[in-house]
Amino acid sequence: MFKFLRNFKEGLSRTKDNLVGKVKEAVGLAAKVDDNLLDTIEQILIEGDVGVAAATRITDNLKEKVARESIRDPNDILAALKSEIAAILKSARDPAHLDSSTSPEIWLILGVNGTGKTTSVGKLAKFFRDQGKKTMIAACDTFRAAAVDQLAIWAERSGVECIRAKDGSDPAAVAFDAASAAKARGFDILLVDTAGRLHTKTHLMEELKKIKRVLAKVVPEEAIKAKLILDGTTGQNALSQVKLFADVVGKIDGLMVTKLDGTAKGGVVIAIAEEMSVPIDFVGLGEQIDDLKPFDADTFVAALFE
Ligand SMILES: Nc1nc2c(ncn2[C@@H]2O[C@H](COP(=O)(O)OP(=O)(O)OP(=O)(O)O)[C@@H](O)[C@H]2O)c(=O)[nH]1
Ligand SMILES: [Mg+2]
Repeated sequence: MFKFLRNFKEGLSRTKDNLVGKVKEAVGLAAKVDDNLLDTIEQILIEGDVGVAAATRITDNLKEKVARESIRDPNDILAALKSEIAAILKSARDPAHLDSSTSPEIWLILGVNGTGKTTSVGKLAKFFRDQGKKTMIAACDTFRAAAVDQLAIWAERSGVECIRAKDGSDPAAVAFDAASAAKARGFDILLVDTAGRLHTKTHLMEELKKIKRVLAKVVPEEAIKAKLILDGTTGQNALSQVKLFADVVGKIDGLMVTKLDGTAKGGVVIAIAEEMSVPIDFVGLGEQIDDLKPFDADTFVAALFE
């Protein structure tokens, strides 16, 4: 457990400096708790990619609390801020839970180009295998040359089976084959890697719909989970992608925010939790195979504040 927190701490260190570090500085300089200090904190949150909605709500709640509990010591603001952020991030569900009644569960991994889909599939494969789940991956990015090989390397590293087709073949056909094999052979989870795509590329978006349709011929629709991979370094830009992809596949069931280790913009996780009704399942905290971690609100907040 301690190691889990350490991973979050290391991965989030730049975000910590950018958010909590700056708030601490402001608190240290403040002679008293007043609107001035709280407005400064709001500004820091907005600049730290927490988003206007969450930043406003947090500071409004802080102002209320200051008045209600007559908070005078600027240092007490930090604890209050921590619990406000924790309240936004709070999620009671287990992001790694698989519904065994609909085995195999199929995770359709989506996202714009370069967000970390293939890497995350590789890491998830290892994660689920470590959990004792029969795990298979399908290389359905037949669009980009070398994408299938990239995934095959991850499959080898994770020690899981990878269903692949030749470059240029139909991704929906690969998805169908993989789903059929996973079902016939009693797998728990099938992770489907897809090509990166922008919402403006209509034919690629149609292709996604087709993959989903084809999968639904093999397993019940509830067993297909659309998981959107967001690049944490893009900050607020990541948010609009949730709606764009939901419009295509009907519903996004979970999010993964990658590359938080390389960025000071990790406040975007708070913005997502505030503004999106989609849960964050995993976060990417580095490039190694064990660096994709189930999202845990308490650990995330502890890493930022402790
Ligand atoms: N530091 C860091 N790098 C990451 C993380 N996740 C992915 N990356 C890197 O991001 C780059 C792109 O990752 P890919 O997995 O190939 O991204 P993709 O979404 O599959 O890309 P396309 O298939 O081209 O759309 C690679 O260099 C990864 O190592 C992370 O959590 N932290
Ligand atoms: Mg890829």
